[in-house]
Amino acid sequence: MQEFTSVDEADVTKAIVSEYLKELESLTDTDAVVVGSGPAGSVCARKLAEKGHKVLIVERNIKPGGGMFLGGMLMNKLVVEAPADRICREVGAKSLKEYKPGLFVGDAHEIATKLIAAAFDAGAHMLNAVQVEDIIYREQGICGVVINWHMVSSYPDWVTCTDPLALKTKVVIDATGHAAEVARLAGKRFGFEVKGHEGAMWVDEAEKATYNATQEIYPGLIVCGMAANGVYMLPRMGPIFGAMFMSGEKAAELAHQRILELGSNQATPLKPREPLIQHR
Ligand code: 48H
Repeated sequence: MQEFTSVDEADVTKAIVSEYLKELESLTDTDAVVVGSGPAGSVCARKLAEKGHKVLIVERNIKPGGGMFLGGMLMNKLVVEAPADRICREVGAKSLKEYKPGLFVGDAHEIATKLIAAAFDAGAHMLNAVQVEDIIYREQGICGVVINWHMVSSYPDWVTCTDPLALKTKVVIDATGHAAEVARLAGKRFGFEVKGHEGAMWVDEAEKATYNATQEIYPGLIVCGMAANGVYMLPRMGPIFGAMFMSGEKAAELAHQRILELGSNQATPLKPREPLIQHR
């Protein structure tokens, strides 16, 4: 048997603590914070990081991936339609095969793990087991998030004053899925209501509409994936991921434009209580 390196327990602790805190400190100011690491968020984070931006994914779950691993009724096959199969191929998905012309199916674990790994390969960072519980805004728009450990939200009432931490950023992408959590938080702050939750299932309509609804709903806040769907109460699509991937890609392009605008001081000033544009 090969000899293991002898390791001191304190060194294991020091390695974790010092590297985590160093990374966290470097993430107090980023170009973009992507909230949620499901199909939309992981594609968005990769595309933004590939453009050279400093990207942080905040994910409340312990593992990234959101609904990507689940297929339909927990049967772990991932279905995607053209043109979004390109996004699976970009990350080297080998299991993807054409089931019918333009409709593809592959192994959910293979595709999900490759999409997530590609985001890290491109340079994205992630804080897991952490949730966004508020936003920060100034006259130029939303410019940060307030975070806390996810487990803090399940503390009993008698545990008081578990204060959060704040991270500054240039643009926030809500990729929190059905609940559209960041859009809701913004709604509370700016006086609009995000009803959330989607309409009845209609795959074709839902896919197109979700892609079209992917937009900057407030200066500095872009919604994508099911969050975009939920904000506008669009029909749902069930277990197909084409619009999630394409929406993540579109959100990255919009976020890139926002970052460039801020760099050139051309950003739209925040208009308090501006209503949400109704999609339909
Ligand atoms: C940090 C948070 C917070 C928070 C949530 O649900 P997701 O997979 O979202 P999408 O939009 O990328 O994909 C949706 C897809 O999985 C799906 O559900 C579809 C296509 N449904 C169609 C239908 O008809 O039902 O991922 C969202 C992620 C999750 O990992 C959450 O844990 C995380 O966001 N999250 N992270 N802070 N406040 N809220």
